[in-house]
Amino acid sequence: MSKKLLHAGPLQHDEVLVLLTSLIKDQLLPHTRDAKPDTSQKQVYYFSMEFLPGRFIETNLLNLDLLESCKEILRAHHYNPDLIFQSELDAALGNGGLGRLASCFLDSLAALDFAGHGMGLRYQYGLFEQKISNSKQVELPDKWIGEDGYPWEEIYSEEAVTIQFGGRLVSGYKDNRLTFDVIGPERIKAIPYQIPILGYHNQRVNYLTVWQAESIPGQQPVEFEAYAKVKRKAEEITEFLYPDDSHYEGKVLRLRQQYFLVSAGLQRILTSFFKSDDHQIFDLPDKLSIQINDTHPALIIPELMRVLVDNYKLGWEEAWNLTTSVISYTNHTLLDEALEKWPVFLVKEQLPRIFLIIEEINRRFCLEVEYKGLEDWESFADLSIIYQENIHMARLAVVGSHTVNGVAKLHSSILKNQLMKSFSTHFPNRFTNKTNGISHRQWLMNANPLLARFISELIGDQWKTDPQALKDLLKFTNDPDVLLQLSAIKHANKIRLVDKIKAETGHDIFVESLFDVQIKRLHGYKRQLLNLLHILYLWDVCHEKPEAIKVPRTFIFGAKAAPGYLYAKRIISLISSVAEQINQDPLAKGKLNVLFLPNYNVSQAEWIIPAADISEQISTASKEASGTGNMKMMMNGALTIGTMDGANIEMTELITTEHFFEFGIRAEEVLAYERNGQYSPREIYNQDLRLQKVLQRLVDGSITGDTVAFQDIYYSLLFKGDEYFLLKDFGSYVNVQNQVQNQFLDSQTWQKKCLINIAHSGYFSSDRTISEYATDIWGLVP
Ligand code: 9GP
Repeated sequence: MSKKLLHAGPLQHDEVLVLLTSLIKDQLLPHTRDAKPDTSQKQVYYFSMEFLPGRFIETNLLNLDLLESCKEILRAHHYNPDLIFQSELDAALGNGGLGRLASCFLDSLAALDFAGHGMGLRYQYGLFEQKISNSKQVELPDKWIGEDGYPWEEIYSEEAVTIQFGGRLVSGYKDNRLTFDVIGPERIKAIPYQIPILGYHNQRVNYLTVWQAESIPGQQPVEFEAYAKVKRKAEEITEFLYPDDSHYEGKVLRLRQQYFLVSAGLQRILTSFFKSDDHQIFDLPDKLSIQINDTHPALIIPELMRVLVDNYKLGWEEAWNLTTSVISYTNHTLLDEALEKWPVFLVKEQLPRIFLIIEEINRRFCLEVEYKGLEDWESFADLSIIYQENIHMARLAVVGSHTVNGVAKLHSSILKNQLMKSFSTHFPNRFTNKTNGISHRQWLMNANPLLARFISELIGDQWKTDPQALKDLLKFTNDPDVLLQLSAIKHANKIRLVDKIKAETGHDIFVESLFDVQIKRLHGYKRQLLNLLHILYLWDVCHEKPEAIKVPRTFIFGAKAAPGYLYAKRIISLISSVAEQINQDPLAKGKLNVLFLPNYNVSQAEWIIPAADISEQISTASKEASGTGNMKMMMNGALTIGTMDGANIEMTELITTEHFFEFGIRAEEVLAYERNGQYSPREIYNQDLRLQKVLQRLVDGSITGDTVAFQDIYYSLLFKGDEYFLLKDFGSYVNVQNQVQNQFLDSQTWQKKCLINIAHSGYFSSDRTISEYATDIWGLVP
């Protein structure tokens, strides 16, 4: 136990937390440290460059069935459990949806009693801490690991492995085989840290292993400066999380991070595999599955080939069959900017043997395609893994996997039928869909205890282990008492949020107002700017026809922009500046309130989501692969205003469009415009007076007093093509927002819609998603 606790007087919040954490750990970890892995079950390894677990204390207590009793004990000792839980560090080893999905998946794997583990990196600095200063985003380092380390992890130094980069490749011939040796590689130590992931009431303990890079002692040159350089070069591999989820820069460091993860992870998996005496290399596909989360870990394909061919001396075909039987790939985006390509020269220099293997994979694949009779030679431009001196990682991932899935129906269908059409023609059975999900334990049971308790009072506890049983709530859609109580719960959650915001920012919020929430990464396609244009429109209404604002609204934004994504940062400035003006405008008082909450993260989301009335899911159709914030807010009884994009479509299939505020052009139209280049924002502008007024605000000085301050945004919409079709959708967005306010006035009908949303949200539990992966991709027996 930490020495810090040895003092007189009552314990501080963080000290109680330390105590609780060590109690949980002491119960679990001694038994597992030296335990042989249970290999009776097939093992699944989820490789991801990002995990975004947030805080663990409540999740772990809930899973151990100790949460309620623990809260009671704390209260009996005059502690506020919320304050204690909040003193835990929020581990932010991810950027957004992709990393959070990975954490929900680990939660579900354990809850469903599968042996499913995560493999990631132990970045010293997680996603940056965001401050807003003079309406601008400022990024501060997020040193998430405390002085005493991270309380949930356990270091396994004795199980460190070595990773090799660079060196000179020398081929030879021995025992009738070609051999490859790398002379003089740079060698780096990878140290595993394990974080336990507990199953829900089932005693399962899985692990998230995160790797840290260190230089290897004894290898360094003697001179101090050279020594420091080598040390630094090794350690920088796990220093920073790339603060970017869709703009990938061709950074050497990122490539090194990716290879470091897959090489370390694979060594650990194989060591564990061979701990079982009866395991043979050919048993790999029966005993384990590897899922790669986006293309970031796709180097595991050539790495596994290297290990099988060079170390285990398998023939190419044998090795290839094993590799492709073990690995499967999830695609999370169609955005070209996020589809990774690595320059050939870089991979050759950093990973010479891996490059050779990728070349061979590509050579064989192209021959196979040609042999099948591909007449259209131009298609090689779409198919070749190596093309124009770049390695296309998504192509490598598709060729080297047995299954490729998208994350919502529309996304999977565009992936299969458009973006990767040549591949799906060649591999007709490889492409599939697995619509994303969220952990209902984390996002309903933990984040919204009032609602969770109420649901159990109405329909019992079955939904906790079978979330689709939430449908039983449909019995109550016409029960006025139930609807009233639902509204009271929302109100209580709104008060909780209002108090927290007041305490943290000093900002007053009118709790009776409609809470209109958009919380997600800041990106052009997510269209926070469209939301803002509507706010500017409402601002005009406050001045010109105030009686038209029948429902006061509080707009809540939370978003981080990648530090290098300047346009996204400009949007943050705009939102903050507009918020400042509106919030001090007497004519908008009591009608409009705009908040940009700094440093949006998982813990903040847990407060905001239960309090949301409206969930903004307004991406340009076809661009948001799935979205998961949409599911979280639906499960917490918010109504969605959204486009027919990502998982929104499946939401409307479940609840019907009557209980969803739909607007905007459809994916086909967007894709058609992108093909034919005939979209003219100017034409729309000329025809819409409301839009003209709103856009004028950007350049008439009414926001900051400066007419040029937001000219760039104005130009991007009117003269630079409006890439994300904001002007096209503005009219229908404003109209449907008007329906929102009219319907909000009828509280009972509104609550009925909320209840219908909650009742159908069980489909979006990640338990459903993981069951589908398990049966269809990993071949697991539940
Ligand atoms: O943009 C997608 C988001 O729509 C999806 O919900 C999430 C999880 O599947 O992945 C995001 N993609 C990325 O972060 C980058 O590929």
